[in-house]
Amino acid sequence: MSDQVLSNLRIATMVEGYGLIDDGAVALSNGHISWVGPSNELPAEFKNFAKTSLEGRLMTPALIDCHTHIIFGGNRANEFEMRLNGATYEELARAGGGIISTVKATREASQEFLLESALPRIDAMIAEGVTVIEVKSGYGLDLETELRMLRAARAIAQHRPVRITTTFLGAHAVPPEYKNRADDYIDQICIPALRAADAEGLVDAVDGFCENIAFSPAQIARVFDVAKQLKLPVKLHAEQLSNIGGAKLAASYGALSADHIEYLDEEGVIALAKSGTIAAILPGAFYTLRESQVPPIDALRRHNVPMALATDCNPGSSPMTSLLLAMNMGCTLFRMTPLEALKGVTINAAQALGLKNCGTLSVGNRADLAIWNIQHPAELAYRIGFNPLHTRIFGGQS
Ligand code: DI6
Ligand code: FE
Repeated sequence: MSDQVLSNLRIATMVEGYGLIDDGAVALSNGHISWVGPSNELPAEFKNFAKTSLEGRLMTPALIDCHTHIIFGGNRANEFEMRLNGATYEELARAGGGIISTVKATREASQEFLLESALPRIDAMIAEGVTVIEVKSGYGLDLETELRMLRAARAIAQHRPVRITTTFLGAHAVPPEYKNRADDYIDQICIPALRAADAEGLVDAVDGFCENIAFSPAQIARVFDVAKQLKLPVKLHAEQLSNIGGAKLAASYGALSADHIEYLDEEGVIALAKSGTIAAILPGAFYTLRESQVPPIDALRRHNVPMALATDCNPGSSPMTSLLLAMNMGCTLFRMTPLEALKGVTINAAQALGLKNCGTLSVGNRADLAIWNIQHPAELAYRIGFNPLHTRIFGGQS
């Protein structure tokens, strides 16, 4: 659809808090927002646009899921069952289960299978008004499979109306063939795969898993040095299960985001504040792993570190495709406010991906919009298992 005006809306622009406009309208042209404001101030130049009344519904920016591992082979329902029979996540990981079992299944999967099996998960996100999804590699851990995952991720946008950003996560786990040789894995596989993926235009950002069961800060730093050479932004899984200084390392590289951060201390929070790094909060993994350590939300607030919220959609620690549920969990489990939750999946999620033209309803931004059958934006985080989406608009198209 081309030029149009949507009116009779309650609009949460997400510019300064909710940025609520009670009787609002937006004008869209060429897939972008050309005007937004109170209906009675609509400029004359938009009055001949096709006009649709939304009958008092709420409009927000479309949602952004800034952290997923949505491409993978197999699933881990069996490990879910084992955990419920007493095994811990770390024990499963050390016994070749966990991430490594998904690596085996992913290596066996074709690019077509990886794409096709991800599409139902993508569709679940789209049905909740999501228009941007970050997708990580990291279940290949060899050059060919890492590239195949990223190609499958890129292909999603040819099959669905959604914008995909790709993140190279070669430093996710040490594969069995490099057991106890993490440094060799970084030099011989991870870094060459990063260079190859970048040469193919498959990488928008570089990530790592900085944890005792994965990679040390020094090992991650070697990957980040290559990212820097390639002019790629970085982000990091940090302080999820323990505090080994991942967030501080990420901050020293000017990372876009530090993700999970349940075990982050105040010093780490200050480091994020100084570097302008977003704190990406992932309550789905906390919930699934029945963690008890909550991320330092108060300290993040005190030091003005913007918080993003994401599903962390993956087959092990967060088999979740609902960003609305992530919002609810962020509020109920971590005491985030409904406003913080909505900022976390709009304006701050855009920043966690380094995207400048989405996440708020502002003139010049992409016309990525969600229209909801609700009255107030707090209802998005308040409900559990209820999807009030009325219409999703992607680049001006519904
Ligand atoms: N942290 C996580 O929560 C996911 N990856 C990571 O580094 C878990 C991935 C998995 O268990 O498959
Ligand atoms: Fe993750």
